[in-house]
Amino acid sequence: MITKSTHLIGRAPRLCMVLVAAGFLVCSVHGKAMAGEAGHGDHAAATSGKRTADPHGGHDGGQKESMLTVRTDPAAVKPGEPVTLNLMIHDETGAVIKDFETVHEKKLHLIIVSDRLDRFAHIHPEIDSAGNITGTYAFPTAGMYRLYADHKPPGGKPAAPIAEVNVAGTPPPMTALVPDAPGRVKGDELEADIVVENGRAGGTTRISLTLFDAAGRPVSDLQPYLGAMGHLVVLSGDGRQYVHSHPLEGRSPGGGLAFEAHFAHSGIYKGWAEFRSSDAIHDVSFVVQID
Ligand SMILES: [Cu+2]
Repeated sequence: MITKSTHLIGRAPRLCMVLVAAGFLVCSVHGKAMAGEAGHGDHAAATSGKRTADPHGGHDGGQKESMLTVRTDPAAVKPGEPVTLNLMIHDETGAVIKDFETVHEKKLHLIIVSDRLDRFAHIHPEIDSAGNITGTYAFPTAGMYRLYADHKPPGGKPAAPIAEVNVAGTPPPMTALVPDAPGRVKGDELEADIVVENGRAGGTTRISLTLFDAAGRPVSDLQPYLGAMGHLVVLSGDGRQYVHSHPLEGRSPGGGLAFEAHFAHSGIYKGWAEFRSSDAIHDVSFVVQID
């Protein structure tokens, strides 16, 4: 299945840019934890100058955004069968992006989520000198998936252009997204108490997670994972708005992690937080209403 995201251009990517840029504002107040990681000095420089201005102003000029294309091999994608993803990102002028800044230890973070937001994956494809991006993934279920190519061109703005892949067969039944945060949510092998501060569009929302193991004991052995103590991806219920963030500041006094996000629109969002503890990667997902 060859799918291009051209029909999304002008809608989702524009919003992505706003949200991703907002997410990366975290970097500029996070210098200690991110020190030594290539690219973050630029984030700080690029974002600090906008503090007093509308941080989204740069995206309101009707400018085009980057575009992601994907070709799968084999072309027909079946549930559970690994396929090669051949990806390419074109910039706003149509040129292939060949150089990427390293952000969180990788040049490209590929987030793969089913359109009903019930499946989530985060992989790191290979990139050659011609800008060919290659990864392998087995889509677990039938239905439409979105690929979010979270990247930053050198000297450019962070972006996450979207492409779609259709997986053959009948998708699983749709389940409504029901907000479960703030509150206690169950993840894989652990649970999280989630606190949401200022859950409103147009401002700064802080999402804090305190983690507990399966026995209910606080998780005390968080380890750095991809250059931070945790990562958070948030998508709007329709999958068209994307934010990738990381902890605001190390661990909070309560033993949890705080993330900051800027929501441009009200609505229901789903978040996936990823952590490393006891040398294993864990996910916690939650659904939150932004007013
Ligand atoms: Cu990644």
